[in-house]
Amino acid sequence: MSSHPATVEAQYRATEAAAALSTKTGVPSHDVALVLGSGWEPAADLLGETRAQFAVTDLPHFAPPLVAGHAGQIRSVDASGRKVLVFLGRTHLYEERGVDAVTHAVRTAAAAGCRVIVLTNGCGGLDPTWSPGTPVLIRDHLNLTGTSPLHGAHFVDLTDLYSPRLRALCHSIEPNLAEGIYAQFRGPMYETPAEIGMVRAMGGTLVGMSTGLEAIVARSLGLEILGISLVTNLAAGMNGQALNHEEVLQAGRDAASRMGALLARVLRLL
Ligand code: 8IG
Repeated sequence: MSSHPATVEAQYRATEAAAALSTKTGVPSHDVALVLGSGWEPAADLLGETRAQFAVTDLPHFAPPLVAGHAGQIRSVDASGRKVLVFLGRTHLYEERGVDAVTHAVRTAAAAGCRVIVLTNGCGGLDPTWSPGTPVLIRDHLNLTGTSPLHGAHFVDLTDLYSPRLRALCHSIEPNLAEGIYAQFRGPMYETPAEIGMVRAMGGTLVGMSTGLEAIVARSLGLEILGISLVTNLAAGMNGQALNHEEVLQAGRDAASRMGALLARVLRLL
C-alpha cells in the first residue's frame, strides 16, 4: 500500500532534520530518543556526557516552543557509548501547528536511527495515592484528542503500544513503579471535574496533553516505546484546589534527581 502524500512529506521533512542533526552533532546515527516533558528537563543532566546541544529551531521544520518550562532544546548525550537523542520540550496539539508538528520529533528520531523512544510527560493523576512527584509507567492510552497523527488509510496495530519488555525492564529497576492508563486531551485547559469522572469511568488513571499521538507515530515507524508520566498534580476536582502551572513545574523540579536516576538506569539496560 502506498503512503498518503502527507506521510511522504512528513517523512521527507524528518529525513532533512535527521541529516542536519548528524551534521550538527557529528554523530552519524543515534540509538535511543528521549522526549522530556513538563518537569522532566532537569533530569537530562544525569543521563551521561552531553556531546552537543542546540535549539530545536536549528534543525529544519521544528517549531519554537510556546510554553514557559518547555525548553525547546535538542541534546546529544553519550550514555556509556549509547547515543541518546534528547528532546527538551515538545510541540503540543494545543499550539495549533497541526499533528505533523506534534510528531516531527518522533519522525526525526526514527530517521536518525533510533529504534527505541522514551516518551515522558507531566500529568494529572486520578489515583489519590499518587502524590505530586510520583512516576507512573504508561501501560496504555485513551486518545481523547479527537484526531489522528496518521494520514490516509494507514491501519496501524496498537496492541502492546507501550512495550511490555521495556515496562518489565523498568520494574526490574523499581519493582514498585505504578502503571497507569494515560488519557490524552487536546488542552490547553485542564479538565473539568466531570471530565475527570468520564476518564475514570473509561478506565483512565492519568490525564495530560501529549504522548499518545507521538506513541502512535512511533509505532507506525516500528519504534519500541516506553512511556513514563510524572504525576505533578491530582486530577481536577479531586482535592478541592485549582490547578496551577507553576506548581506543576515545581513538582517536576523536586522529582528531577529521582527521574534522572531512573532514566539513566533504564538507558543502560535497553
Ligand atoms: I503537568 O491535570 C499536567 N498536565 N490534561 N490535566 C491535563 N494535563 C496536565 C495535567 C492535568 N497536569
